[in-house]
This record gives sequence, C-alpha cells and structure tokens, in this order.
Amino acid sequence: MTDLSTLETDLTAQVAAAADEAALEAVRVAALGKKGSISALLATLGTMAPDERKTAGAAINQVKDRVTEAIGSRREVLKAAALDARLASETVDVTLPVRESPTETGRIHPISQVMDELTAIFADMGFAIAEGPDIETDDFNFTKLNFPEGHPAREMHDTFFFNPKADGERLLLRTHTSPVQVRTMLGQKPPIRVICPGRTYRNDSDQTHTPMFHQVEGLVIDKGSHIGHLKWILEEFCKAFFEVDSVKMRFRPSFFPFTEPSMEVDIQCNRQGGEVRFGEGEDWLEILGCGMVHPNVIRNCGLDPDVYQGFAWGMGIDRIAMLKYGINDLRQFFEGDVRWLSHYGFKPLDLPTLAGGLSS
Ligand code: 2NM
Repeated sequence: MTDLSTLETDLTAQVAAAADEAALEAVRVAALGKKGSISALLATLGTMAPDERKTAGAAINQVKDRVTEAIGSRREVLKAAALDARLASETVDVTLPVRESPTETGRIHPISQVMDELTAIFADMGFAIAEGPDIETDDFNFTKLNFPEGHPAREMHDTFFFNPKADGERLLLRTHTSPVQVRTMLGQKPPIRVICPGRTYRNDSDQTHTPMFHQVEGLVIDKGSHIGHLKWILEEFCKAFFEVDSVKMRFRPSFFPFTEPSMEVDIQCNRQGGEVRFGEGEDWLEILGCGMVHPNVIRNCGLDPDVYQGFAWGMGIDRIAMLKYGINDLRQFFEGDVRWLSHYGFKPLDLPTLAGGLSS
C-alpha cells in the first residue's frame, strides 16, 4: 500500500506541476491511459486472491478517482489561464486612429468633376445627356456634318483612321462629339435638347494638346429656336460654371462646316496676379465655339430645315477644367499620379449640384 500512496503523491504532484493543457494530458495518459501506471496496477488484480483483490481493488479505484478529479480541476485552472493569456495578448487599442474608408481617401479626377458639374448645370436647364461610340464612321464624323469630301476641314482634324475593312470602309476615332448629335437627330423627333460629353481624339501632341481629350457639345433643335436662346444658354452656363454673378461675353465671327453663322466666344476675365478671375477685368479668353446648325446638317439628319432650326456649341472640357481649378499643365491630367490627384481631386461624396454649390 505504501507503493500505492507513493504513486498517488507522485501523480498528484505531477498534475499540480503541469504548466499547460498538453503537459496535463501527458500526465493523464501516463497514469490512466491503456499503458498507464494506474491501469497497470488494476491489471494485477486478476492475479490476486479474492480477499486481497477486494481491498486492493477498492484502494486502487479510490486513487484512480482522486487522480481523475485532480486532473479535471487542474484542466479547468489551465483553461482559464490560457484564456486570460489570449485575451491579454489580443487586446485592441481602441484609441488607435480608424483607417479611413475609400469614400474618404479616394478622389474624383478633375475632368470627371467638371463633367459632373456640366451635367448638373445643363440638366437643370432641361437638357438630356446623350452618348455615343468612340469609334465612328466617316459618314457620322464628317459627311453628315457638312464636311465635303476632300474639304480641308477634314485634314484639320488630324484624324486617327483604322485600317480599311474588307468592303473598303474606313472607321475612325471620333474627332469631336458631334456624331452623337447626328445620331440623336436621326433617332428622335424634335424638340431636341441634349449635351454630349465624352472622349475625342486627334493626332496632335504638345504643351496644350493630348491625342485624347474631352469635349462637351450641346444641341437644340426646335421650330422657333434662335440665336438669342443660344446666347442666353451660354451666358447662364458660364455664370453657373465659373460661379460668378455676371459674365461679359464676346461673340466673334468664325467658321465651322456644320454651323452658319458660326461664332467663337470669349469671356471677360482678369489675368493679373498669375491667376484667371472671371466676372471682372479687361482681358478676353476664348472658351467655346457655336453657331446655328447648317441647313445641310439638319437635312442630312432626316429633318426638314424649312420646319426645324437649331443651334449647337462645343468646348474642351480639359481646358475649362484647367481654367476653373488653376491647373497649368494639361499632361498632368493623364499621368495617373495619385499625389497629384490627392491635391487636385474632389471628394466622392461632395457631388456637384446647383443648389448645394458646384465645387464647394
Ligand atoms: C462646335 C462649334 C459649333 C456642333 C454642331 C453640331 C451639330 F451636330 F449640330 F451639327 N454639333 N456640334 C458645333 C458647333 C460644335 O465645337 C467647337
């Protein structure tokens, strides 16, 4: 029996000394497992005389029960300690700054911002937005717009042509957004009031030109539309876009194949101090071209020029974005530099509206 009590003392000490659940499990297997020390003692019962077996069996089983219980309570202690250690090592420092969401860190490109502003201004005047493909036919980009075959105006556009198709047709990258207006006139009945913002392409690259640039063109076709409407729309647009109460505009005669008469429009500004201010000053700045749509264009687009007339205008988005936001190098628009964007870009949730302020 002294053997048995030594074994119990020994096992109890081992249980108490087990530093973690794995060590405790090893003690359990060594004592109570199939080949464990207590299991070995129980196996000797079969060789004993019945009387001896009765007392020895009871004694061994009592030791087994106590050791089992000691292991169970030690396991609870170790489990609780392991949990405490984990909780301590996995604490979250709630005072750390929260990582900003993309809606905070992301920025809208100034060209997208200006397109949104244009859209808000013209939508407010009752215009719809029309879009069309970047790849166009010669017919929609030139012929229907009254650019005669072989006319020098075609060459002036520095057109990017695709290789001719099997049937000889040569597609191109649109040189202006006017083919969208052609598609609009062919596809819907007047009254028409649309603006067409989008990408345009010309084989031209220097300080002030990129081969891809952005334009917005507008078109109004109705029975009674006249040049007075055109001037009012452009004036309202300039005031809203440049966020000033009044602008002086100057209309100079010009030439475009698709309008007659054609005009170029300057707005008055002040260029003193290295920045351009509108609504004041004595300088003039050219911002757009416009005119009454040529009767040939109206006829080419399936409408009767004796019934319908209209006006159109076009301007470069990149250029007016530079003017409004003081960006002096056109090429930075297309470099995709996130540092530049974080400086010149706009917050995604500050959407331009006329009521809320276009660029506030
Ligand atoms: C401009 C200037 C003047 C224009 C004309 C047309 C159409 F399709 F109606 F004939 N679209 N755009 C136009 C007129 C564009 O850009 C400087």
